[in-house]
Amino acid sequence: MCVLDANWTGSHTIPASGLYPHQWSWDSGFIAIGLRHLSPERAQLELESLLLGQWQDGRIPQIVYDVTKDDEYSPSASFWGSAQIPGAPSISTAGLIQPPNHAWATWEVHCADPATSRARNFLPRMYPHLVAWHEYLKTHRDRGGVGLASVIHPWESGMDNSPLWDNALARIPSTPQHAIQRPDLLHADLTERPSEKEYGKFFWLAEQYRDRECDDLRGEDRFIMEDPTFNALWAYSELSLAKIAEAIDLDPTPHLERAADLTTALSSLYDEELGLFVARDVIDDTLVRKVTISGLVPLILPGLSQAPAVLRTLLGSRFLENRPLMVPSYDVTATDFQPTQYWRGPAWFNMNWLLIQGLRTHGRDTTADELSANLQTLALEHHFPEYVDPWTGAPHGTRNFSWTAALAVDLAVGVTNHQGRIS
Ligand code: 2M8
Repeated sequence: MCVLDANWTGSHTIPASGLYPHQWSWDSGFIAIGLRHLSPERAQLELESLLLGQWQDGRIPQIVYDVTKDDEYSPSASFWGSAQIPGAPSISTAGLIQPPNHAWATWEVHCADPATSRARNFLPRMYPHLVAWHEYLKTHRDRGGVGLASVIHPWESGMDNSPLWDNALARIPSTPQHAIQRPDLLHADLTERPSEKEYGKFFWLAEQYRDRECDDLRGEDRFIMEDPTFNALWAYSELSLAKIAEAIDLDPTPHLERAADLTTALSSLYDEELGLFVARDVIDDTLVRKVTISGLVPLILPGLSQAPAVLRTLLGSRFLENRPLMVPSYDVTATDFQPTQYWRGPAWFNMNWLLIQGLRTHGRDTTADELSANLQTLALEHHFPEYVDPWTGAPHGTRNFSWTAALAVDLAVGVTNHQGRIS
């Protein structure tokens, strides 16, 4: 697969050349899931190299930097100066995090080639790091006290300018201390990227966190949100950790218990009237009653009591009823739905891949098959775009985007080992 080969650096895969020249955390999880079909060993390396950036407190950082490309992306490695921060690794990383899909990816990569995995001692080496990562979420990020992890920056959600963050961001100044560089605009149009004002707020928040040495237990965050996708991935990854534990003769029970606790805790984000999960603003303890794709992703969890209603929402007028080609990132009936603006309407391949897994988990194979076919066609037709207009399929963002290619491969191979089930 040319895209994944071209974006491979020898130790990891960059999301896309130009726009994203470093290693991104949840991108690597999705990339490894596809890469396992092409080269299980490279998929293992992908995850192992990400973990070289793990901090002493267990966090897996949002970005592991390639310092030879420091002026090509902002915020840069020099912005974070992580080497000066106690507990950070010797290589340069961001201080923030991204959604925890890594244990899920680790298990899938192992299953693709158990012999190579065993020969390389892959699972026993990965397990303690993944446990430490999940412990970080529990001990440092349960800001709301209900057992869910909070994100303290929109970048941590992976859905940077989702409408879910608008109200919380309204409280944040858009005037960071340093002038903002926008190398991203050399590779993507401003109309498809977060605005200057949003970037001001993103940088302001990142500076605040960096200036307190990314110490979660010191200082006050001005943005604290519980997000459904982030927590659903954590719960699912606990199920994967249980499988990993079992495979290396350890007790899976704590992971199964935590997955169950997280699934229960997610109920606090469920909005019965809207029929899906929403985000909670932990600072003013309010639910953000907006209908976004993030609120559908808990469908990946088996035994989700709200699944029938969430499936109705997915198939209903706000998402699939009028037959878009892929599931849009935002309610198509919302007055501010924008089919081509980043996380405010376009269809994303990773989110659709997650929903395909969720549909299969809850017995909706026909819809899953249709989405899977459309996802593969659009990926191939348009040179693996970052995202597409859900109605026309027109490509947007960057091209030759790694997770688009990897997840299209995964669906094409059609053997996604979904919690032990070969579909
Ligand atoms: C996008 O986010 C980065 C910041 O992390 C950016 O906009 O510069 C998001 O789509 C995120 O989910 C993704 O991990 C990252 C790299 O592909 O790009």
